[in-house]
Amino acid sequence: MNATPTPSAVREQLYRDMNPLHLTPLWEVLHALVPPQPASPCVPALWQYERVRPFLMRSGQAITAEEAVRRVLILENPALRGQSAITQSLYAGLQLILPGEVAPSHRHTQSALRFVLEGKGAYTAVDGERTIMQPGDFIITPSWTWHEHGNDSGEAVVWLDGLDIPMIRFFDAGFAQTSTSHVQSVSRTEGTSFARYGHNMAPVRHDAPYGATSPLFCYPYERSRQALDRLMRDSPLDAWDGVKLRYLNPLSGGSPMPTMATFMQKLPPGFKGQGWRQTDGAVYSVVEGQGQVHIEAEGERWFFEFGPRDHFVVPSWHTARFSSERGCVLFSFSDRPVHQALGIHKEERLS
Ligand code: GTQ
Repeated sequence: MNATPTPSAVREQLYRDMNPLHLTPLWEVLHALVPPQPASPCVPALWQYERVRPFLMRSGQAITAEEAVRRVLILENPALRGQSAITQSLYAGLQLILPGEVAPSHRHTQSALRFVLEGKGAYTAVDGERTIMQPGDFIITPSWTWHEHGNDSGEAVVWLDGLDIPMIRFFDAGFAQTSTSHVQSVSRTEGTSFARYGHNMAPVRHDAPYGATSPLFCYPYERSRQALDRLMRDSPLDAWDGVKLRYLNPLSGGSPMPTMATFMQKLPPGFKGQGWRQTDGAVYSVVEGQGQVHIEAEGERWFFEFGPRDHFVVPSWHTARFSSERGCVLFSFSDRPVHQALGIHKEERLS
């Protein structure tokens, strides 16, 4: 006589029998699919510039910018190796362009930001307008605009690339084209977009030329730095962020790109910040000064000491707090506009 099969044997048999039909039981995965709070697979990580730079320079000897198309070392989240991602939705890399080189013209649906780390005199050309890059400048390449990078100066130039590559991959919405000409012809003089949109004014008959993306290609460091210095002198300090400003699309008041928000903040000497966490994982680029970040999540802790041109990532829903003995300036970017568009952005500030 056959014994009645146990419930678990009944289930195992069910799973095996329906597997060829590509069916799988929700109840085995429900808690992981709909977790009580964000459980990012990403981990916090720090890339010290002095340790990364020699490899960047070696890559300058290993391949030309032209052959590489973009000579970039990707900052891969240690928990997402092989995915070209620093968070689940964002890509970051350090791009090197040597004197005389050109990274040829192409366009893609992915949006890009550049944050200049080292060297000056390289340019990025977007849609017929060149922008000379200086350290600390924040530069954008709107989705589907032709862009190339060149370096007519005598020094190596390095910048941080931030792109929404993993997000666009998730949506299977990536298109790209290579231009037939390496370098696009210049159709506007340098500074045109800044004159049109960079002074709290806009042409009377403007039509947002890049849709939801800012028409300003370059947000110069000098301006951002002046604003932070001034606010640091005579405005109340935020206990979590010091003085922190977000970059704007001047036509909409929203983020410069629909998928990525960018920020610059200053922490004064002696700053000991309070902890916070938010659903948008963020990538930081240290502009000036020194500081520390303490990060924790689910009982695990990380502690990074950072200096100029170091990069670090604070994943979603990890609690972070900053401190700085000597003061510092930090640039950062995240996928916050997408969280906000979906109505799922959440932030907690601990006191
Ligand atoms: O400069 O166009 O780091 O297309 C990755 C993909 C830079 C760029 C990257 C890109 C670019």
